[in-house]
Amino acid sequence: MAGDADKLNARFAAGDAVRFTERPGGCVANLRVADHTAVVALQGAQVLSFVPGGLGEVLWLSPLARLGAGKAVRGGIPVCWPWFGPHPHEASKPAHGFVRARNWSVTEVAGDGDEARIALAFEDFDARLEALWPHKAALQIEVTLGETLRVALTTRNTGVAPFSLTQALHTYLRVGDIAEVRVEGLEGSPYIDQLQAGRVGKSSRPIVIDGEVDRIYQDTADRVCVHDGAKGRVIEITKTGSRSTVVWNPWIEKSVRLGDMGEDGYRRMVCVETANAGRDAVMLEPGARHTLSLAIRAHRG
Ligand code: TA6
Repeated sequence: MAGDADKLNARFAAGDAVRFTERPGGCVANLRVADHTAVVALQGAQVLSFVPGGLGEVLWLSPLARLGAGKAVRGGIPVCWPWFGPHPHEASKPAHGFVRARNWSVTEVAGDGDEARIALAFEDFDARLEALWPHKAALQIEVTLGETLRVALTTRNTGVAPFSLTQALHTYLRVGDIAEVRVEGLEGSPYIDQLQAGRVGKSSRPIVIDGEVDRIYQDTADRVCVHDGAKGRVIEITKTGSRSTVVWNPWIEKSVRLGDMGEDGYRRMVCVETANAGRDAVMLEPGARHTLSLAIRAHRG
């Protein structure tokens, strides 16, 4: 709401490391350390931008993206929780869960010469959500900016019954031209092909994208490298607490159906998502916690 930024700046005075500003539709945290910057929206605790010094914007954000409670923002790093993709039993429930379309609360801000950090909690578990998801949990996101961007999503089961969780940090990477992209690190991992009714595939070669791709790689290693040939850089994603990696590009027809990818947006992005999906669901016992985390860094190459 209007004035949130002023109140947050007064409450969490972290100098230039973290400054809150208003954007149309919502409040964002601007993180800065040395010549690295990042932007985190309070809506969905969603990272919208990560610019490591001298390497350009690493995340893709639709030119049509607008903040506004109730609607997911296309791009950055959406938080998909407590389910990934369509709801497993009820198609009427929102795809990728419900926390990405709601505001989170800032709980901590910190900054020193090397890193800037913000922590947010999702506390909006009200009666309406009970109907969507009949469990109790505490949810926290920590975003840490340095030369590397780190994002950690921690779920704690605060109820009295276990629950199963699928989730993702649904990272949209920005690339110069999809035709010059190669994704390495998933060779040999089996994948569920979402475009072939869940048929399982496998490849011994790096991924190149020349059409719609929507694959859930399972039992994946913890490091993927995206070669962004057009920009002469490599974007490396490492992860913890995640057994699935999703690779997605909507290509032309799906981009038209989605309606918010912008002009030839599909050529400028590829999603490499840090996830637990399909058979990699996490069962969380009462009192237990689970952290899903990623680290993104870019270098010339
Ligand atoms: O992660 C890939 C995917 O599940 C695709 O199937 C596509 O639906 C994409 O997520 C985007 O989903 P959204 O609900 O954000 O439009």
